Amino acid sequence: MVEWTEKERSIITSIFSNLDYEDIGPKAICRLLIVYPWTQRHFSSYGNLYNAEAIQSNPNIAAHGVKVLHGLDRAVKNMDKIKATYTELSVLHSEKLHVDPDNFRLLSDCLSIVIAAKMGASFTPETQAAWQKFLAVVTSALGKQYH
Ligand code: HEG
Repeated sequence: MVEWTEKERSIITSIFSNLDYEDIGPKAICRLLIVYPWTQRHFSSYGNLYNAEAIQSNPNIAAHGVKVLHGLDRAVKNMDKIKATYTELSVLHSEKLHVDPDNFRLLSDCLSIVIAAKMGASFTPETQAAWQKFLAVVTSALGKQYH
């Protein structure tokens, strides 16, 4: 059972309340597909992923980035039961989509980079610590079906 301090809760909630899903979601998923090209195999039905420009202007990819953030905000709203909240998503990613759980960490890193770039100096070490903890809990919950 994960314990959250009030400070951690307020940092996570505040990041999400200031998050522009339509901007951050697409940027994070595009980074994943460009920096770690093997992750593209899951999106073969999404149309043109030929190069970075194609990925960044692909509306299906952009929409998926927004969808992932909506998935994450369910964890923010249920911070004390993230594992239970993600039971179905974990089954989907493992048994149906066969996403290697290591890819959750790669996407988390891309998301952190995009958010840090957006927040600039306000992405303090304390903010980073709370944010990384949140993503680690999410990643572990999503990977639950694998172990
Ligand atoms: Mg996943 C579907 C969330 C990582 C590939 N992902 C989804 C859906 C959500 C979601 C909410 C929609 C589920 C539904 O339709 O019921 N994904 C999500 C989160 C994270 C994550 C929160 C990690 C933070 N996903 C992830 C990674 C990959 C991946 C790393 C592949 C590298 N997701 C993936 C695919 C689908 C989803 C291929 C199905 C998309 C489709 O049906 O078009």
